[in-house]
Amino acid sequence: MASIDNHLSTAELQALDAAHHLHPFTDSAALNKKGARVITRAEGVYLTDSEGLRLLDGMAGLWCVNIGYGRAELGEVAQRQMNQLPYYNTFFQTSHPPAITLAAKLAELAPGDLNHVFYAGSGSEANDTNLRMVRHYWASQGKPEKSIIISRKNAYHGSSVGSGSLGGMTGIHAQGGMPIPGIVHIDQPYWYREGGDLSPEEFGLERARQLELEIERLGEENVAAFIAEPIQGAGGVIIPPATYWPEIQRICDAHEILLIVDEVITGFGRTGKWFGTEFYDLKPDIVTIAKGLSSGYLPIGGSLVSDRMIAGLEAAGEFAHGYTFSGHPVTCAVALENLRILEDEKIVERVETDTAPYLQKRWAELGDHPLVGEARMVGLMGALELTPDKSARAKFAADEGTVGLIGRETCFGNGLVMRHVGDKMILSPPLVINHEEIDALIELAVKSLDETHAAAKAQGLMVAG
Ligand code: PXG
Repeated sequence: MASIDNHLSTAELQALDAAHHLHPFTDSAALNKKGARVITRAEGVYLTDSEGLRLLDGMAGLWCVNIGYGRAELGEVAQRQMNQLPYYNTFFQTSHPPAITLAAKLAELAPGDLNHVFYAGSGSEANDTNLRMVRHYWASQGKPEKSIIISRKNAYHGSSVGSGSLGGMTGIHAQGGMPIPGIVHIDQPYWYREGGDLSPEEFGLERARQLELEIERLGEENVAAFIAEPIQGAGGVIIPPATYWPEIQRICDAHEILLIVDEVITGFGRTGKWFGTEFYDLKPDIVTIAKGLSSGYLPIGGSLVSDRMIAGLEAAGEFAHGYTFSGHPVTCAVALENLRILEDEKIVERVETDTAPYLQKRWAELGDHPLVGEARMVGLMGALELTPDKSARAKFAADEGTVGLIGRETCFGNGLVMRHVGDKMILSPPLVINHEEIDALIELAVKSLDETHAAAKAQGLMVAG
């Protein structure tokens, strides 16, 4: 077998990949006919594939490589920790320095009274923890019937049985007997597509008040929590109108509903604040974290939990829950080093005051493109709504995602990773992207939009439906 550096040819790798490797959220038969793109190395904001092609990574891996690729410090810390203590568990009344130090650091960075962390291996696992923890909390308060969790359609909270049920993705719910009982989904605050004639402000209030109506319908005494992403990521970078979050917070407070804010994407600088919770001035009881916590260098997730909840939970004795890799020493050490880099290099502050304003200005220019109905962005996460008719916020007559897929493939062909969600193009670059790289990104995006537009016209797809 060839080594990692001197790897097999692309064709050989693709053949083995097709024969043995099952990809997430992938039609294997379709992929195997074509062969996967094989990424072999990365540096800064650039990826290199097995053919030596450079790609500007406009997705930060999968919304996670916040500090960019190639930071040797993380590898060095991992090596040191592996040599010293590669693994020990945090069950049975044991602990270790990396898990402890990271917990203290997270308590320092997290807003409000989120002073406790329960570790998981991923965002999905963390949301599974949350599902059980909020119910356990209410049971500890003598209210076991307060167990229903309200979420939103088109939310993404993971793809395990629990987290996939919390999410509101119809594609996930259609497979494997989901969602599980006890979870209901209200409408999302997606003004561009669902706002009709309402102003964004009116629409934001209307969608937030659905939460109150749902609580009244179910009975406040039966509802445990509301879970939501500050900005829906996988759903298509859906930025709620300014009226939405204050009203949600008011409703949760008024009805004694716990607020779980899923910051797997928005955490650790994506919005220009350390947490989206600060961006929207929220007071959550639990915050879900993963992805940017380690910049994706190693898998780790967790639940940040408030003092108030911990007081209740501690009175209830053992929480019968935990993962072999809860607080894994190497991942915790690497996450700590990632947080050190984010802090020491003032990366989050730079996003807020410099690179996000700059990218947002350049991104807004794409709104003038004939194929783009809206160009929106908060911090360094954005979307372009592709449309056959800008004035009418029109949908394409063709199946949803037909033009978006052309867009994604065109971007890839031009050396830019931008992913599509239906007919939206999504951007979430590493937080270390600089002005020159932003200019290069916009140039590639314009070229790709022009080519996508031309292809859509040639295929008769510029028709509203
Ligand atoms: N919550 C949110 C808000 C997420 O974005 C998860 C939870 C689950 O995390 P794990 O670590 O279990 O994957 C996520 C993950 C996409 C895409 O296509 C997004 C995610 C995962 C996979 C694909 O945009 N987000």
